Amino acid sequence: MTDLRNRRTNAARAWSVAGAASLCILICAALGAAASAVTVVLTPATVIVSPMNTFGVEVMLRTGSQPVDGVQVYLTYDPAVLQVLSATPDATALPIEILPPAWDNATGALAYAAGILSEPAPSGDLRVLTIRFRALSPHPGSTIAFATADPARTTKVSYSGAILAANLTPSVVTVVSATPTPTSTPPTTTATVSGRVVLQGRSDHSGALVCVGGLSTTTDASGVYALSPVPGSYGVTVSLGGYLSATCPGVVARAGATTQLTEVTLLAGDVDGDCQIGLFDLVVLGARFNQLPPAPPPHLDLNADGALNILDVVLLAGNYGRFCPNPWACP
Ligand SMILES: [Ca+2]
Ligand SMILES: [Ca+2]
Repeated sequence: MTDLRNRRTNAARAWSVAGAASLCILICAALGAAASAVTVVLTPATVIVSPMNTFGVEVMLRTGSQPVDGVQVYLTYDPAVLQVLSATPDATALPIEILPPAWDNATGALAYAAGILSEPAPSGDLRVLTIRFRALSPHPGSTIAFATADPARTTKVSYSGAILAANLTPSVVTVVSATPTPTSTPPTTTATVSGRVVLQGRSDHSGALVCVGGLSTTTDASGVYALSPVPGSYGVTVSLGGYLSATCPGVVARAGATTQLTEVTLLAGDVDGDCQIGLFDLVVLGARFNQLPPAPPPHLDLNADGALNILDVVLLAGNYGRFCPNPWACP
């Protein structure tokens, strides 16, 4: 309490000094003619902050080419929402403190005045004061405003005895509730479809093409595949040159789940790719019978042993008359 009283007394004393100082500036200024408009701006214009966090607001003069030699700043703020921690003058442009920074967190008021006695007087964008605030309690929009209650204690800018027309731009502070961020699990956007393909007559089952919902992959050596389409209902197709292709319609891929399809064995012998195993396949294979490595194309070398021989013919003959779709006991 003693500290608070001292602060209030100091603030009141400072404001009194400020009043006298500003009176000097302003009476003198009243004798002069108004010059170009300048802007006194609090920047940033908007602040979003959480309770108990601190932030800085600068008091800036934007004068363009208009020189200035004095400024007095009187601000108000809601002391239930904000508290001033410090106010630091920038003496670069206006080095003489006419009124050192003074504030009162009980009433929510701050004052400061500064000037320069020598020429050239500064112009342009001039920082006057940096104020450090602490946010106290949530508020949708609390304004750090230029005081208007007492005409002797309003914000003014002067040059050579004249008060300059000044636009005053306040700052609005939104103090947001410090609500914890909910730890929500993002919705699953993919599903998984997996299974195994056996290539008849082979021990290496790699290379079969599997297509699901616009995605595709090939099987590994053990014939296993997995794809992750967006959830939905799809037809799954499996194919490889030299084999009948298989289709599993109506496969439901559920978000975050794996749909395991039954194993499918592709039948060998459709070497001309017309979706049936017949005489033409036998003719094509026969035309290159006994061809040795590395010449046999993969779709003719049905058992993938590097040669076209009786073993491939036997495979084909065993499936003679079969056609697409390749049998697949699946949903
Ligand atoms: Ca064929
Ligand atoms: Ca072969």
